Amino acid sequence: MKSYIENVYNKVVEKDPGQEVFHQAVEEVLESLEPAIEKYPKFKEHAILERIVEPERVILFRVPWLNKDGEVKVNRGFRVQFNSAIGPYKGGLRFHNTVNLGVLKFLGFEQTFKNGLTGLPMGGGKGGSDFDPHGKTDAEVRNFCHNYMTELYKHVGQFTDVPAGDIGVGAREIGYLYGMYRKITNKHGTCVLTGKGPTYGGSLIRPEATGYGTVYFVQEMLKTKNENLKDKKVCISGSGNVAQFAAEKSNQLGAKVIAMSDSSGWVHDPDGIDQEKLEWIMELKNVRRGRIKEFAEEFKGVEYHTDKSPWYLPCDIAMPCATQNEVDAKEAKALVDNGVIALGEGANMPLTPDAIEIVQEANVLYAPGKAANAGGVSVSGLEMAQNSMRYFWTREEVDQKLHQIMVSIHKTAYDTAELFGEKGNYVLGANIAGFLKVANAMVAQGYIS
Ligand code: NDP
Ligand code: 2IT
Repeated sequence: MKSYIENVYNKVVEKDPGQEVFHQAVEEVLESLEPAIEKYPKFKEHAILERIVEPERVILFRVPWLNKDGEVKVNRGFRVQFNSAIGPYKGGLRFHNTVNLGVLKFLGFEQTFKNGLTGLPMGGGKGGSDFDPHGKTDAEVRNFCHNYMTELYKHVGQFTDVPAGDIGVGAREIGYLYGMYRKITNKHGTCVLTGKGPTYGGSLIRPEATGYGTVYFVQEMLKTKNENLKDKKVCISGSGNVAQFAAEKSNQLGAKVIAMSDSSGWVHDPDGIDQEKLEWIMELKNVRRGRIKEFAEEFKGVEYHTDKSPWYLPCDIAMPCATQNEVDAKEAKALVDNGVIALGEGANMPLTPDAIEIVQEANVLYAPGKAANAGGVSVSGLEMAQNSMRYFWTREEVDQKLHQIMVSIHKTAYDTAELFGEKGNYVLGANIAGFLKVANAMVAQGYIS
């Protein structure tokens, strides 16, 4: 069995040797699927592994746009439509200068299993561009988003593919993308994007959903050890959408957030980043689009560091909410040595494979991103449901449904791990549970794709 799985993995690497992060994501999933492939021979007979590692479709296009000096610039646009066995492709758009096909294949692959775990009918997809919104004017971002959509609109739609935000794509970008879609298709109200503003079809709680959901998942893991978040010291990386609301929910549950970061450095606030300070950070990041360094300049007793990382700070709970491979083996070792109890991945694949091994061996409660950060796409699914009904739910209703979904994902991952003899291994539990949902649908539908 091992050699069959290794063969599938080796072919992935041979076909696209430059796509290292995609290989990493595939390896992590395939490794943990071994007991499921052994238990259910039908998956091998139907070549499910060989098919599930290959996107159904990849769309690549050029996006010209005008900069503030009137010069024409060109970036690449992508949409990776990974798997639609259980529903329309669904997943975010990332605008960052590190975006390439390998990165988006890794994210689309992860999204396929994540969406399977949510219990909602959503396939997996991911897209974006190597356009970097940092330092761009509003007009430049608007112009880019509009031109990006003049191609993307041909490939998306409520029954086909429904993008949302990710790094570099927030409420502002979704607004511009949606505006252009509406104009060129002359259609309003169809759910072609999620994360829309609340005045034009967006769901309440969607901005909060990924961060809140990550904390709800951590809360469920802590419960298995009769623990909770009260008075726990929390380190968070990033200060964007996911980080902000992971911090907010941590505060609401009585924890103390002592660190946040951006790509230039990190801040340490021994008194805790309470709601008032967090709102200052939200304004800094979402409106003024400034740097986290300014937080340390504004508030007494806060230190700003550009060396090392927040993971060297003693804490009880760690939530990496920035980007892939941001926690390496040394940092994981520091977290373990300093007594971390739980680690919930708000970001997608933030731990390197060595780092995962270290936290798992130390019996840290460790939640992989495809389970812990599934709250974002879950509320996207709820946004689609509300749009279809031409209706909306209150904040309380959506938050309650989000909470239920996170409790259910935790239970599914926990129970599946136990069923396969690996109690407490959320990586194995989440990978197998997400896989079974999608793989069974692929078998049922025949080898059409
Ligand atoms: P944002 O763009 O809102 O924030 C990203 C944050 O991470 C910023 O603080 C950014 O710093 C930092 N960051 C980004 N890239 C790097 C890097 N290479 N090195 C160090 N810091 C970096 O994105 P989100 O909060 O939406 O996304 C964060 C993570 O969560 C991503 O992994 C994303 O895939 C994942 N995710 C997001 C979901 C969502 O609903 N938005 C859902 C599920 C997962 P700076 O400002 O300096 O760039
Ligand atoms: O990684 C993710 O799950 C997201 N960026 C959110 C996807 C979505 O469709 O809401």
